[in-house]
Amino acid sequence: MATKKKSTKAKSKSAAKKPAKKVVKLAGRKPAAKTANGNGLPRPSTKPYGQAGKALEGVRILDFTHVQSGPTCTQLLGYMGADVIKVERPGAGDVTRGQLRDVKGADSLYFTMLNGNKRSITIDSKHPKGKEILERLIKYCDVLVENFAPGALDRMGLTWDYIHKTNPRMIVASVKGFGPGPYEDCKVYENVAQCAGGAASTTGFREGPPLVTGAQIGDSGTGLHLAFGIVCALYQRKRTGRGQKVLCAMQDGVLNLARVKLRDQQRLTHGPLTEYSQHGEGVPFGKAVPRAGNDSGGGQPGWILKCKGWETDPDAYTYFITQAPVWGAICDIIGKPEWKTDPDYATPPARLPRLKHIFATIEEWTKTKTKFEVMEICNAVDIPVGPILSMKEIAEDASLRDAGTVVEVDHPTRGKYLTVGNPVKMSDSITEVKRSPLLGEHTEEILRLLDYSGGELDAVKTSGAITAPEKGQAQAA
Ligand code: CAO
Repeated sequence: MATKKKSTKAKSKSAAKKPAKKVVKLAGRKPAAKTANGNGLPRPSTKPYGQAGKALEGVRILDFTHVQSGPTCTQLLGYMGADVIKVERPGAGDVTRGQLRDVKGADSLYFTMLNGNKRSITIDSKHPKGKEILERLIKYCDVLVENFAPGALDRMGLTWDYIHKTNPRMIVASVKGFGPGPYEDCKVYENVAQCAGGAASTTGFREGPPLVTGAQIGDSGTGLHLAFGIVCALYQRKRTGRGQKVLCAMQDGVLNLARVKLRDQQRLTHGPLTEYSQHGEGVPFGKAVPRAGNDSGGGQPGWILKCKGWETDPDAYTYFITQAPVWGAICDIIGKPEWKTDPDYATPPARLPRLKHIFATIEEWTKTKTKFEVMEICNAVDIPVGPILSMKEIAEDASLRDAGTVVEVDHPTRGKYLTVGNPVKMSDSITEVKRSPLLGEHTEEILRLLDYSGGELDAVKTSGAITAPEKGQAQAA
């Protein structure tokens, strides 16, 4: 798939669209395409694949998100072709613009890697003129996405009732820390969600404390869930003609990703979890699912093993799965052909109490090979293994670059940086990754789209609704 790798374009395609004349027309759409055979679908496009527009082309997102969870969602929608209009506080913007800064004066990678394929408009949502702009945006857009603290949107006056009355077709999508219940008013960050969603209690080694994982399953994971909800709501709207609320609680998102552990919790009431290495070691189970170190979460035992160079390279390891159908091949490779017929090793149940010893023996072999040699040798005979790749190796991986998964983009103030492209590859919707916008870069362009011009535009510019208070009223964003 020819995903474009390098794009330095500042403006999206939709940004270049001709401004519409009247606000009332802005929410309008092209008439439905002629249908064939009465099935409600247009005739199949005759354009070559990849040239019939993008999946979400024409969908307009009022992006009121900040930090990570919400921006992950809207960036994905942008990758799929939606026009994402990010609303930010004048003068400050998304708090992550300044967090973990590595280049003085430039937007942080925290921000740039989560806000590609978006336009930025600055609006003080509590200013009367700001509220007026937002009203036009609500009429203009299809989906409002937000991840403010509970109640913040209502405090801005943007209640569901108000939004629904202003644009009954609008979908209002939110990330919150918790769903309805005792914690619904709490503010939540990534690791809180990992802990409350059951992931931390089941991550780490049995003897150690709970661990959080580096993958942002609370923030980015919930953003992904929200994107799915939005696309479903857009699909349902085709039938109902109306919008709806879409809520993803981070606790729910994490639990959904940790569902195999809730599976194990229920299995535990019927006996020990035999595939957990603690069972083989004769350590009794408690009342809750324990931390299982590097045990595989499925029915095929696995562990992380040292590879050649482990003494000096912290990432010289491989994940090794002793999948039952390839047990014979494993025995041959590690020089233990007799284990193929030895009743203590020949069957999966016989191996369960000996896993520690088995993996120690396999490790004697993996220590003689690099993690990439292990990959090559084992995959040739279908043994599932995986090298532990460092972020350095991932950043430099040519195939990830070729696939458009790791993408280099150019930025006017920070220069070139790497970002993660669209992890979802589609044959008829090719992602073009664009750099993140500067704060308020598209303010005037979007105001014009909303039918602001002449004296009305000047009035907005001097009102203080789109500029930072300390800069005075004369300076436009
Ligand atoms: N103009 C004017 N005011 C604005 C504004 C704008 N453009 N954008 C935001 N604000 C205001 C909000 O209205 C809010 O004001 P009030 O508290 O007076 O109503 C204020 O900024 C702060 O918003 P917040 O409470 O959402 O931000 P926070 O930094 O205090 O909390 C977070 C951050 C993430 C903990 C909280 O937003 C939250 O719990 N969100 C839901 C869960 C979530 O997404 N967590 C993931 C975080 S990492 O991805």
